[in-house]
Amino acid sequence: MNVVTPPEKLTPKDFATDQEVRWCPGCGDYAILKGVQKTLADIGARPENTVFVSGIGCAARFPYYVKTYGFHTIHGRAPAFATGLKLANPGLDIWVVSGDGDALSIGGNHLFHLLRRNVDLQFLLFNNEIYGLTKGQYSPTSRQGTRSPSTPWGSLDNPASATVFALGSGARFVARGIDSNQKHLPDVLARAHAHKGTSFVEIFQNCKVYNDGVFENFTARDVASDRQIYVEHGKPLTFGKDGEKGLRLNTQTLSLEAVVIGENGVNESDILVHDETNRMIATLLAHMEPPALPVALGVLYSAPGQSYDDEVGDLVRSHTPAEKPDFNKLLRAGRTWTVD
Ligand SMILES: Cc1ncc(C[n+]2csc(CCOP(=O)(O)OP(=O)(O)O)c2C)c(N)n1
Ligand code: SF4
Repeated sequence: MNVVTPPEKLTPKDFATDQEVRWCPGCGDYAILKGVQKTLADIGARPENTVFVSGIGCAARFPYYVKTYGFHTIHGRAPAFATGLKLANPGLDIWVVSGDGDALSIGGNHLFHLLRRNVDLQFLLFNNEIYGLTKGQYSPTSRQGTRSPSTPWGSLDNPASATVFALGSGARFVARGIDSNQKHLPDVLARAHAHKGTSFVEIFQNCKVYNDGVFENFTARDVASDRQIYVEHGKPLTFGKDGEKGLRLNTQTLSLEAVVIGENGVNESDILVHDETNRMIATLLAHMEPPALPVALGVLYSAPGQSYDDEVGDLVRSHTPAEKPDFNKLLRAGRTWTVD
């Protein structure tokens, strides 16, 4: 009789490597690494079946520090590597790690196609609103007026919202977390992992050296409860120290407004209930910015659909080897010219 030994339960420490971590002291990347290692243990990930893929940047050093397989690839191209990996070996559990420059500047086009295709993997975008590795140039998410080596007089560009971009690109799972919120981040990451298709997670990450405190306007202890809202499917969208504030949908302007329950005739039934399957609600939530509205955190959108890797598999299986297209024939099809 064959005795099947269940795999041993791994702890977050089992996902740590012996590599010297090269991030600056105090960098938010450490907290995210801790949150990811905890998540891997929580979800029962198997190192031999898990791959971390990254592009270039400080965030992109991530694969060295997780004891799984890993690829440190080229700038902005992690989505292409990860897509190829998933198609070649659909059984792999793939996590992509990228910075805001890597994902939205040089890699914006690749991220767009990854999201619209819905390849089954987790995409973590560490947003520190700056290029960390190359010493602090402004990035697509930097706020207007950001002073950096490449914008000494302040940047003019309108910043892009990573989360709005993901929704607009057709992502079917969109969530947000904060590096320092260790209670919340592993839950969001576990939800991302459980989702079939591309799970996009934006993580606000403090760059201690080149953009320190940029998220303080909503993460500082004295303002956090009024400027953050943790959304939960099926629950009213309330926030504030005692949950006394809420979001109401203004049906005339199709916009969200922050209200206080019990004031100006507002009662609990006026508060919008979160429906994570509703892309419109997710888009309204993703657009919110302090001080007028709180920053939305948690799972903003989750509406599973068929993943690209499954579709590719089905397509290949539905054709016989004899039907295999002939690439040589394609190259020689139609009009051809001979160049002397
Ligand atoms: C083709 C190419 N162009 C430019 C660079 C230089 N470069 C390296 S990392 C980087 C941006 C990093 O910023 P981000 O993706 O936000 O990550 P962070 O370092 O902040 O984690 C740039 C422009 C490069 N390595 N390769
Ligand atoms: S430069 Fe910024 S993002 Fe890069 S390791 Fe240092 S603190 Fe972290």
